[in-house]
Amino acid sequence: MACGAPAPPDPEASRTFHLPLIPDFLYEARAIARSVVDFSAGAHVRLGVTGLSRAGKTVFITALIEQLTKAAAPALRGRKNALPVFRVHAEGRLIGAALEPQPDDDVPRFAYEDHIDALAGPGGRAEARHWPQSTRRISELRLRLAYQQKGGLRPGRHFLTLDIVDYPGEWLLDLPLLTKSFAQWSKESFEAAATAARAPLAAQWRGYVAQHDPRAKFDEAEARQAAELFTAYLRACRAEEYGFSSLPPGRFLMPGDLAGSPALTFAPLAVEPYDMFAPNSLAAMMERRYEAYKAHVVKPFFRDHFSRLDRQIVLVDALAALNAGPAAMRDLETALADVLTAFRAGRSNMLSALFRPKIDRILFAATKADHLHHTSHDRLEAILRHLTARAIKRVEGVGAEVDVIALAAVRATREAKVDGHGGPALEAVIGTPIEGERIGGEVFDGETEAAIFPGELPADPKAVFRDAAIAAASPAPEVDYRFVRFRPPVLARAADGTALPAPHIRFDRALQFLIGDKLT
Ligand SMILES: Nc1nc2c(ncn2[C@@H]2O[C@H](COP(=O)(O)OP(=O)(O)OP(=O)(O)O)[C@@H](O)[C@H]2O)c(=O)[nH]1
Ligand SMILES: [Mg+2]
Repeated sequence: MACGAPAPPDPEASRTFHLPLIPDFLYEARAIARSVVDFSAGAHVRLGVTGLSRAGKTVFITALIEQLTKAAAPALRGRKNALPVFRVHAEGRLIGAALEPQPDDDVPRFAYEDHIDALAGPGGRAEARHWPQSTRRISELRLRLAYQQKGGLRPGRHFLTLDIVDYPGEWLLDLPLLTKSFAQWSKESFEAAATAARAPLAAQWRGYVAQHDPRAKFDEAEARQAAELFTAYLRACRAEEYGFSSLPPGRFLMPGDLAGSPALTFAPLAVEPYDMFAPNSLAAMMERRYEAYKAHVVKPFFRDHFSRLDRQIVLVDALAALNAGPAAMRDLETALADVLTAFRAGRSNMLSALFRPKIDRILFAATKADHLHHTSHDRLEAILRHLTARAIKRVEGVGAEVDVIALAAVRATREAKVDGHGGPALEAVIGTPIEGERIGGEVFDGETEAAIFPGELPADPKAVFRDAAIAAASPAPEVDYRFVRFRPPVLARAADGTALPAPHIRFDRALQFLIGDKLT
């Protein structure tokens, strides 16, 4: 869409957008300076931890810090079997790991102490243990690992500085907007909202838009209402029973510090590319805010944070999507493919002037594998491999190594065989379901342990993408599973009272892939 004339300066807009815009040449200079500092500090890895909301980012990072800082603690020595695949630890070469002040003063610190306090139980009261609060914005933490080199080639201590950056995966979905005009984005948003699954959820927003002429004079209250209805539609899509994930703009669902800001007060309109609008029209103002969102919110994130990452783990709550059904699985697949566009973009197209990702390892991890019996862990991994196949294709050729894993950063269950009532014994998981969780008519009280048969994942990963109607026509293998959320486990303690890191599933494999090669 092109406007009839340049929009006049808007005093409100200039008051609103305080975020700094750094010219590209300055950015280059700053990036070089950072690299020099990093180089002089010894080996350094900047690890991005991302995933859509509730994927398990906070729990993963908390467990990572807990595992590494306690791995070499004197009271816990001899626990070499705790992380058997993480070689530096299994070979007894990890000397220690300690938190250090983070490098960026303008990024919030990852609240590790609060999160571990929640998991262990505030004040050491195990009965009050709970999962950490949901987090809404970027945060980081620095960890310094001391280790011995393999084979004693260079005796003495060596160091690896590990910066861990937690950021919402929703923000990566914004990247495609940088190359889209307001009219293009509007058109795509309307097309998505017209699909059978989404149309009922979008009805109110579309009804409102239909009554408002894009050429009409701009009115702030109307703009706000359109943005609110559009956001409500995006939220409805994300509600658990639908589980849809692929919904830019990411900040509408995950606003971080921008909640309530006019930077987010825009919505798609029924406009066509090359339409002309008066500067004070609704369409011109919406377009202007859309462009401001790109320039002041999306670009700085990619330039100042994303481009500095060396390694990336993308956490995926595949079980929640499985629970929500095939439409949610397909939507998650699209979201992951969109997310991965960001890893390729800076290397191959016009966005390369803005940022150049240097990520050389990407790990996709299906979280919360402890909800399943171990006989299904490989199947969960196979489903994630299938789910990410399209995404992984997108990063082929960019020089990044990609792997897929099913893990539990914190294992809240143990396994047992339960009576099959005449049939073969059932492979169950035992844990304490969160208060209010239910299976059939049974409602759990949050205190009592229960043995739950979660069902087996299908051997053929494609089965979980099939619609019920199609599945009925050509019966697929049994696709029947049932997950409840469990409370975190009660942490065991060493002889001196130190809480041990929580048990995990395949967490050591993830560590080995993400940083093991830097610790040889
Ligand atoms: N059983 C089990 N549950 C987990 C695990 N990791 C996460 N969860 C569950 O998933 C929820 C979300 O985990 P978080 O780590 O807070 O997820 P997040 O990605 O940081 O979520 P936001 O901050 O809301 O984006 C937790 O409250 C737990 O209920 C795990 O390893 N095992
Ligand atoms: Mg979080």
